Amino acid sequence: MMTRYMFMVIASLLASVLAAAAEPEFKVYQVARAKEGPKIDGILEDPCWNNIARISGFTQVITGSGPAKEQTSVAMVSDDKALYMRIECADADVAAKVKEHDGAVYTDDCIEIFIEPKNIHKSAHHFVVNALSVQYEEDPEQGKDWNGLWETSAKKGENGWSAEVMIPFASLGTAAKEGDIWGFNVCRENYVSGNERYTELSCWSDTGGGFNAPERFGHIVFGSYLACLKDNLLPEMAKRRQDIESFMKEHPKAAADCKPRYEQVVKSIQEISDAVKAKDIITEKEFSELYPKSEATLRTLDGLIYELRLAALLLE
Ligand SMILES: [Ca+2]
Ligand SMILES: [Ca+2]
Repeated sequence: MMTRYMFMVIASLLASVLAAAAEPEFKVYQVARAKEGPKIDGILEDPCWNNIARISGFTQVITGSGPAKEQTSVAMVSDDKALYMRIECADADVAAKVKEHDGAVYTDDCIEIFIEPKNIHKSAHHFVVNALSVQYEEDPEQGKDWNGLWETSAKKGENGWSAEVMIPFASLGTAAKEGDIWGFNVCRENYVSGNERYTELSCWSDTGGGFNAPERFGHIVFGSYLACLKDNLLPEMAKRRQDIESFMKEHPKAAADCKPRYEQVVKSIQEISDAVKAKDIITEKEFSELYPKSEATLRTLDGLIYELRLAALLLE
């Protein structure tokens, strides 16, 4: 007979398996700085694209699972003004017909780009370009009535289609600086011919369903991973620590309950800080471990300050 203990063990194993399946793999891409951005002409040979890492390995969603049959490759660089993308879509049957700006370009062979500068996994600017270079763009407030300026040039080639894209920081309302981390995803709608024509939906960071899923986006980092942790996340944690500590000092009654958990968080901040300070370079693999930890720590700090304020209201 299954004991209560066995049941608990199985239940917790099951929960951890389900949790692992639900979380997408952490995806991050380092945007290199270009001396000079590319000319947006659809010819992918500007010097800025030399030796730049490419995102690939798109995963199918909704229409299937596992790697997309026709793959996509994306490289990015930035300068003071904009984020630039170089996109190549392997495609045996390029199908696009929508010619109207803000029309249903997402029903054509197209690329969908999601950018969330605040990186709070809530809502994103959304840019779509089809294989005819027709654009659709929307923002969280105005939907498709938002017409932020961006440039695209798409071209049909022998093995598919390609595009160059420039998204000016002015259109996003914020410029990226060294060490910034933004929520980001790039997805693709692709009509594939076979016995029967069907659509293949795929994306870089696995959304597990519809594309507009900010909580499952990947990330882009401007500059080095080290700068992102050292100059951005650690100071952010220090700032929140300061807020919490001064609040606890002023409200000792409210602090009593939160203190043990706060001390736990301080320990994990120290661990992150030690790991960062010991390095001259942070690799993608190290960042992929340290960033989710840092983000979780920031969330815990936010939760604690909220709890402290609430407790102060109730107790004092
Ligand atoms: Ca629009
Ligand atoms: Ca196609």
